[in-house]
Amino acid sequence: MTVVLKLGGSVITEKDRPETLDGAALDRAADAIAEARSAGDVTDLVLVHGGGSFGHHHASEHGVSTTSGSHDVDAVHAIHGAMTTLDRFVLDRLVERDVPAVPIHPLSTASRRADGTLTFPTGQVETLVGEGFVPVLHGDLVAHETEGVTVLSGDELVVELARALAAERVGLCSAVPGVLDEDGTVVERIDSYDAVASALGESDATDVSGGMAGKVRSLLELESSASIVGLSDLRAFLAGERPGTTIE
Ligand code: IP8
Repeated sequence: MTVVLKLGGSVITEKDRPETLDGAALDRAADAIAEARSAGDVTDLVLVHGGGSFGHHHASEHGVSTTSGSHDVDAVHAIHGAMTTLDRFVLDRLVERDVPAVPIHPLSTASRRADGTLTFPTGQVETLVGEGFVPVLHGDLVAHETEGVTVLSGDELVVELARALAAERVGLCSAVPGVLDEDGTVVERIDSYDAVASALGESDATDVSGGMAGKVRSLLELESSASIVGLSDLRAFLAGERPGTTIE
């Protein structure tokens, strides 16, 4: 069974302080992943992580978003470089725990057409999984026709990977314990956007990076069942339970 799991940037970094890791949170996430693998709860696992105070800080300094790009080579190195720095932390914490984590940097393989269509080859991910590795991808920049480079969010990667690998389960580990209703209570199950639209608030179609509304919209389009969970429920999610919010 293939599981695609994203560790949110707001979970593993301190979002308000530039390039600051939340080492304790990353350790907890890495522990949950390592335990689930050694218990045999997950065999085929693909990980994605977000940008948090690494990618987003530099992207906003350089005015780069998912739709507004840059041709400035310094911007490319600052944003992509910050993401590879964060990725190194993630890989190290996993490998320390005997998780065979292997990096895949989306900037090297992805491209976006002028109309926004994303092309992301996944053959290398599938082969690595088949060979027993845990591929680790991350939100990154993407070569974008007419824009130079734009931000490719980890959420978009999760959707692409879940489809291409026909993942049975998708998890987003977030800074909140699930999708919250107006009273702050976790919504257990979402099967239509309209049912939760008022709780999620307005969000436009470009809300693919960070917003809960954008996440729910794109997860509803997947064949696989998806869960939005907090860090304390990550181990339970990996054990096959359905904590947090299930979207299907
Ligand atoms: O945190 C964004 O990834 P996300 C990556 O998954 C960059 O939206 C480069 C800001």
